[in-house]
Amino acid sequence: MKFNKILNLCLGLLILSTVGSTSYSQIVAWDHHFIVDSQISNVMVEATIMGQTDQDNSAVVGWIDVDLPAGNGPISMIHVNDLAIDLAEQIELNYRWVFLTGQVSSTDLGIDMAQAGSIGLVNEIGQFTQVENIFTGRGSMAYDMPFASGQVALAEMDPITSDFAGVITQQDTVLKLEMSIDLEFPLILDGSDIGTARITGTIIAYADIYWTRADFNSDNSIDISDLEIFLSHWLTSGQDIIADIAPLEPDGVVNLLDMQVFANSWLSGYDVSQ
Ligand SMILES: [Ca+2]
Ligand SMILES: [Ca+2]
Repeated sequence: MKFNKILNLCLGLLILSTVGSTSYSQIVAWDHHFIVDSQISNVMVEATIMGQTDQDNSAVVGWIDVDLPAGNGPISMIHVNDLAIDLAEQIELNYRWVFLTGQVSSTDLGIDMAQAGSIGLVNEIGQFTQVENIFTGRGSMAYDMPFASGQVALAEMDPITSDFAGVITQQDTVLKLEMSIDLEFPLILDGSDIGTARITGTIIAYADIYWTRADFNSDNSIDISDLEIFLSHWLTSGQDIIADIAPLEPDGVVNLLDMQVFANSWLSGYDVSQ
């Protein structure tokens, strides 16, 4: 490697890490892609139709994209910016009005975030609230009622504005996100309000903390050994380069974008002896 190449890189690292250690770290946020743990995440679907209520639950699968500030220390703020949650099972609801019966069954039900709410502040035990989120539904509900039968596509229903509460915690290099959702929407059939449907539940998802991407030698800290590896790949291009750590979907080149992630990861780590 040429001397001026190293000089440029070191200069860049110096600038970025200096900036990163001050107010910059309050602004820079990294996108974390959380995967829902379907073993322990589930929702309850409850629908009240003409005074009768039934409910059914389902495991959920999906992902949640979350911005967290760069840098070490406790997580002080959070922004859940997108999610897609799918019900893994069919929902079956049964109704009886004296001698009349009705059934509702779901196909491919899901929830998407159409618009993320405001940035939430995280307290010392990881709790936060994110308000004014807009959610849309996916999939369809087939109904067979004494008065009508047919199918409703959730995508055609009005979006729902809802707040949610969550808890974000870190164990070593793994982040755990626990989100409670409570979505209620009116059931409207041919312009008539026939009841309400509500989806409640707790979703638990996991992601690696962003700086693990810069831990090239997998020793749980970002230090001079990782810098040496980063330097050896500086300005190279190709597939599967270990130092190609930005953006989240690698772009096949190790440049300033990757350096920014590396610099913000610099000296991050956790003590395995703890
Ligand atoms: Ca390392
Ligand atoms: Ca890159």
